[in-house]
Amino acid sequence: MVGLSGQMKLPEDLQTLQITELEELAAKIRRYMIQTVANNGGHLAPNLGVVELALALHSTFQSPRDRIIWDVGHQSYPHKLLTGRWERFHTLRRYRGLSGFPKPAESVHDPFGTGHSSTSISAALGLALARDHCGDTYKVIAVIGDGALTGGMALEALNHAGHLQTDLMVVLNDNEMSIGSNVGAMSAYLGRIRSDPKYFRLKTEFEQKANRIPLVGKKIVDSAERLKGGLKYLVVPGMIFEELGLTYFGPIDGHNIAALKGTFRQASRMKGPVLIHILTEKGKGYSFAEASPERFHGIGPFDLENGLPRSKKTGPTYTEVFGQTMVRLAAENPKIVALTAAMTGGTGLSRFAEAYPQRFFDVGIAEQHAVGLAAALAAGGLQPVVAIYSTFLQRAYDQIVHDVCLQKLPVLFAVDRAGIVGEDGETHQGILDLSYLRSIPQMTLMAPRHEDELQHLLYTALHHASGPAALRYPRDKGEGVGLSEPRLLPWGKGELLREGGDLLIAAAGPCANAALEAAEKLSGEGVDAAVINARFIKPLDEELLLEWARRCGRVLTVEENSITGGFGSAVLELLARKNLALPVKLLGIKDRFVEQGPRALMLSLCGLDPEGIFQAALSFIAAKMTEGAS
Ligand SMILES: Cc1ncc(C[n+]2csc(CCOP(=O)(O)OP(=O)(O)O)c2C)c(N)n1
Repeated sequence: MVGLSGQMKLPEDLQTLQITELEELAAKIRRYMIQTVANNGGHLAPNLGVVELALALHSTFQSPRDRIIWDVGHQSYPHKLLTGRWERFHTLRRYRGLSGFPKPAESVHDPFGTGHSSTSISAALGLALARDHCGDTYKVIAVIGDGALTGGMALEALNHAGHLQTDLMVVLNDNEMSIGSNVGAMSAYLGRIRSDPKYFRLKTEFEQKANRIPLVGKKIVDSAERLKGGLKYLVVPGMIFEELGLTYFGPIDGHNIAALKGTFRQASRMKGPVLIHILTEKGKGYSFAEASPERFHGIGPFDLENGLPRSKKTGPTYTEVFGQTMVRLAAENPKIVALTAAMTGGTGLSRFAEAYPQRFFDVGIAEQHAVGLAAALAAGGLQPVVAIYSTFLQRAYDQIVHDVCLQKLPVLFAVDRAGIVGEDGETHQGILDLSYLRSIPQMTLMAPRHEDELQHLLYTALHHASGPAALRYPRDKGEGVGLSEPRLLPWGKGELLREGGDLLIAAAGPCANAALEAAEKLSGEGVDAAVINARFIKPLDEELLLEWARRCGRVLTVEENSITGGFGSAVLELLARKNLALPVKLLGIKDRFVEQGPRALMLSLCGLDPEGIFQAALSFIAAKMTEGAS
């Protein structure tokens, strides 16, 4: 562990440090972060880019009295190190360790939880309004990246902040990147400011020169300021923000602590909302991250010496198989187009983007727009596949309902990271999609139990294409079953994996494999369990489920989703509709958020591994026998 010098008390003592001392601390923070992420995995490149920013903020403002909100929060490591979490930092992202994101439950210096993108300005505005209402005077600062600024919520909040004119500081951390390259007109606009500092010089020079003209100089500056559509547009950087009602400062070198502190002091004397545009380098200070900021955006444990991943590759992930199959199917079907919301690599679509650039749309961090756009692409006769992580698709719920399902448009949702995601924790767990999608009329819901079935279901869904459908799969390597030619599977039909007469275990997705393992173990205890792989969560294969439910007389359902409203609920609804009064037990995520930790560990803690299913089945049967006896 990299030690903290002497008895330094953070963040308070930062106020007393000279710039050179702050710079020394910056180097120390970088070393500690690189070491820790090499061991634990995490978001390295974004954090390396904001070390000076965090130091400048904490040595200028007084957290926790002043409130700093980090958008997404994946770049909050230096902030954590500066706010009392230095000693525990080596536990980052571990089970029961420090979160990789800001969390009010973890520290008073995290005034608002983040994890999903583009929320910080709304949160900062809300805190600022609450402050005003309570007659307080603390500062509220939102730090938002140029990627997160592509999200609609951030733009909505800017619009509102400009309207309200309450005191608020937005620091725009512009590193020219989202996870990969950034998209959109806003990004191009920031690029123009960045690459053409003469805009800024022109404005300053003009003001200085005009102000020197006796008597009329100030008037000239004032009237030039009022000249909308005229000179001001040409010479003022950040005009867009000024027009929205925010005072713009910048662009400023985000690695120059003195310049940052000077600007923060100046900006905090202003009335109303201000936006400070800073330029940083993603990955700064670690050569491998500087060279490949996208790979080091979020990374598993790696070797410090060469920056290479520590884990050896073992077969394709579900995501990779999805990506490969998309490339393959698109070759045969020219109507297939693919969409992502700033997650080209994460969703496995990089090869598709290269192979079919005209049929690929990265919309930026804009899930709502992605779904609305996909709906219209479908209305125009195409077959859009929208690949979005389960947790981020929550953003687009109304678009799924209103734009896609109500119009019964053939949009296919590739719901990646469905289920437990591991170290990213609560904000990223994909444990609600079965519940939120199942309740929407017209929607078909599928979950493959292995990577080969994923190919078949993708092929089947695109072939069927008579309305909205979703295919959910986990963040995991495949089951190692090998890949066959994609083929049609019967629509709405499940698969009987094992016959049995004592208990039906019906499972959705890869849980079916764990269920099968549990069933083998149960046979050693004299329990003969049938196992069904549901494949379709909606519509359910009623015939198959009812037949085996009747034969077995009791049903255990298993899913990597919230029990509330998920697959088990669907089975219960079916049994109720058919007046079949059988004992049913639902295994899944209880009504709670699931904390961070390795995926395998969290699955076992949730009772969703083979042992958990085995134990649940045994106690279910024992309880049934006791009830029956009494
Ligand atoms: C709603 C939502 N969609 C997608 C993501 C995944 N994501 C995390 S960070 C990130 C890029 C953020 O880029 P930027 O704000 O520029 O920050 P940087 O990493 O470049 O510092 C994305 C797309 C997310 N956290 N939330």
